[in-house]
Amino acid sequence: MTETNEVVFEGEVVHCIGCGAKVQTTDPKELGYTPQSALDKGLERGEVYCQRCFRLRHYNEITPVSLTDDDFLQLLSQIRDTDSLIVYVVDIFDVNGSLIPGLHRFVGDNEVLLVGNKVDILPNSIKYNRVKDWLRQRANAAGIRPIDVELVSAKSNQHVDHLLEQINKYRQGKDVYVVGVTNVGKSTLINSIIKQSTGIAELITTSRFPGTTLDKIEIPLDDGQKMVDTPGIIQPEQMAHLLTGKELNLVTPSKTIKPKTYQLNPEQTLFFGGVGRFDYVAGDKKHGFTVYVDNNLFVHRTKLANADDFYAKHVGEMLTPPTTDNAASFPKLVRHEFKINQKSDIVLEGLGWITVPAGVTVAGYAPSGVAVLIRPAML
Ligand SMILES: Nc1nc2c(ncn2[C@@H]2O[C@H](COP(=O)(O)OP(=O)(O)OP(=O)(O)O)[C@@H](O)[C@H]2O)c(=O)[nH]1
Ligand SMILES: [Mg+2]
Repeated sequence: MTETNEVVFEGEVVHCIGCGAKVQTTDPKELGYTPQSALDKGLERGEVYCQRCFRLRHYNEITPVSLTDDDFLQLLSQIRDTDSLIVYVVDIFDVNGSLIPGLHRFVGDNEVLLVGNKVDILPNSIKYNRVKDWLRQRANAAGIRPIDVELVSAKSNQHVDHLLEQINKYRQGKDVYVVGVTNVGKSTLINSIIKQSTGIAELITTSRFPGTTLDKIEIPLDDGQKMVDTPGIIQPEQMAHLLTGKELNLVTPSKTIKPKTYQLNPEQTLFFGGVGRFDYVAGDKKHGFTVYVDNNLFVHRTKLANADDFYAKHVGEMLTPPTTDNAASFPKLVRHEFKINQKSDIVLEGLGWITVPAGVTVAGYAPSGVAVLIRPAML
């Protein structure tokens, strides 16, 4: 977009308060498009939302626009040059998918406070300190050295007040940048903070679609400093990109997960709809395998020997998502085998995980391109 398209009001370039994009009234296909009448009304109210945000907020409809990698890197490199506290948000349900390799390169010498969001999804029985330690270890293994770790639920407002205290303690009068990959809940978290301090609800646009926030959004803090929301890095290999909005709803937990333990004999298979699969390949005896996926995702147990045929026959029908329409073009499930020597989680990224005991051989499957990995058990 050319600079001449910018809208200037009272000496300042106007940005959409929902997604951060610079507002323009000329090109409906570009970021920040706002019909003139909506712009006029918005300026009167002191809050302009672009057309894309309007549709997302009122109809849950996404208008595809995207940032280029260049825009993105430019934004991040600005953070390196600031003197600020970095609040790095990860999705506790998809920790691996939330890790940003080389985070410290992007944020320079600034201190990083690590926040595991969406704890409302984890079973109520979790021990906070154990999960915090576990999260810190996962971060350290990825070369990230946070000054502290917090667990919150931005959506259901759990521990957000404590996080705010910690932010104020660590920022020491500096600005705060909230960073993280797309969809981890950065904007939801900032909304929750805004709601606590001003009573204004859902100021920033949030959605289940990746790539909601498009530019920096600066929120003033009491002491004249600011808290800045940023667009999340989009990882092309996320499960979210293979599924339609409806299908995504069927695999993304929005409520507390009820873990289910399956007593499996060797050579038994579990299907997770048609998007994931787990085989108990070999072991000495029957064992319990605990599954952490969306409560509504259909889990089907079958014999390993028949599993390939079963999948070919039922994908898109009984094994859904993918839906019938999407099944033909859905990527093949790829197999990853693991020999387990300590209690571990087999993670099907974006879908959940299966906790497996030591001493067995198992295999996890996810659509081609989506990661399957092993980690020390979280719970
Ligand atoms: N269960 C649960 N869902 C959450 C929580 N926080 C955010 N979400 C959901 O996660 C999705 C993404 O939230 P956003 O706040 O838009 O994520 P973001 O990190 O700002 O994403 P980008 O702007 O694309 O970088 C939405 O569907 C939110 O409702 C939480 O604490 N618990
Ligand atoms: Mg956002």
